[in-house]
Amino acid sequence: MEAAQAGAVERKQITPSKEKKEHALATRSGSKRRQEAARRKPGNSLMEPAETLRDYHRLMVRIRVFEGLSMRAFRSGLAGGYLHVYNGMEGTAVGWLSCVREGDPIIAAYRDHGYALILGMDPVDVMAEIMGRARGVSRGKGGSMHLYSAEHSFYGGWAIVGGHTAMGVGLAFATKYRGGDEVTHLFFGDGAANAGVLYESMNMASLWDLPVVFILENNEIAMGTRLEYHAADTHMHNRAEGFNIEHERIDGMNVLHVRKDALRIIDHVRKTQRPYFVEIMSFRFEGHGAADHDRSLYRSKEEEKEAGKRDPILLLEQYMLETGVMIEGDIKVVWKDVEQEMERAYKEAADMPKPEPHEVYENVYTDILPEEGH
Ligand SMILES: Cc1ncc(C[n+]2csc(CCOP(=O)(O)OP(=O)(O)O)c2C)c(N)n1
Ligand SMILES: [Mg+2]
Repeated sequence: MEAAQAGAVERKQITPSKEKKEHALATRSGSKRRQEAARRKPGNSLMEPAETLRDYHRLMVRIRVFEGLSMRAFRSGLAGGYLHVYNGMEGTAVGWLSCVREGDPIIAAYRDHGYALILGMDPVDVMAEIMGRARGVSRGKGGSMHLYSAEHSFYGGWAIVGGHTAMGVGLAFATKYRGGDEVTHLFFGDGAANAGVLYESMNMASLWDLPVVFILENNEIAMGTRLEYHAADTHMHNRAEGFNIEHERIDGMNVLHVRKDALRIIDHVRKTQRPYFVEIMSFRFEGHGAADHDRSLYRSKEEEKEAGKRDPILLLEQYMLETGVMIEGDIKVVWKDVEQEMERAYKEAADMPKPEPHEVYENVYTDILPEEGH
């Protein structure tokens, strides 16, 4: 696919040589020498400490495992409404959010479980929300698509495609109005990038010099419509040109690349107090939502297999093996640990009570009394 090729930003794939793999297996986990070697590796242009690489890995694994369980919740009838998983896109959120500063507002669309976990929201509370439990992050009234935590500067979780882009610009306006230096991180998809509201939002952001990064997560598909069928110019970041907003396309499958680009872009926005538009290329491994059972309607098995080679978790694992940051056994332990952690969260959430019926009228912006009807 032409768009996919365009999306594969010219960067070297990380494929460890046999020799390096053997070296990785021969070294012990946690040694100072090994960590230093990892820092000096040319691919690790950020010189990330080994501990940090392990943290990114665990975070991505936590999302992947959590998503498997959220699908289970939906399919076994424990989660109502609808549900969309983030598999394949973990490199984007982990790489980007590792660079945000505490207090920076973050807002996203409905494929939102990953951001919540990265920002430190308790997986039990997130799963409880997905299952409509009273202890859920939105008190069980939002569900999968409406996670929210002002405490973590996470302003949702929104289901109307494109609609929240205006709210993201509103968050950046609030920062400017109050005289702060926070940067708003506004995530949306390639489908949302066709909504008119985004263009009104970009115009205002540029006109008023608002510190917001428009983060287009281009997974090259909107439900079942492929990028080349819905975008006149598949390099969607070019659209920011008309609003006098700086823009670029980056690779979203390698968490370290995302982080490197994010650090540079966020720093630039904080300094210039001007908006920026970044298009991050990724791939959605699963269907659109939990009820999408036939991906063959819009893409082939071969295409999925190819994309699997760029799996952000796999790429980081290969890199860590190559540099000796982890050995195979360490990786297995992480997956096992995380699986146990998330299974516990799932069970805990499933055992929780649902909200009381009268709570349905709380936090609703209307003065209509339900008992009087309308
Ligand atoms: C205004 C509006 N129109 C249509 C829909 C139905 N809808 C839900 S998701 C979606 C596709 C969005 O795709 P994209 O922005 O690429 O996000 P992704 O699912 O890839 O994360 C559509 C059309 C909606 N929720 N809101
Ligand atoms: Mg999309």
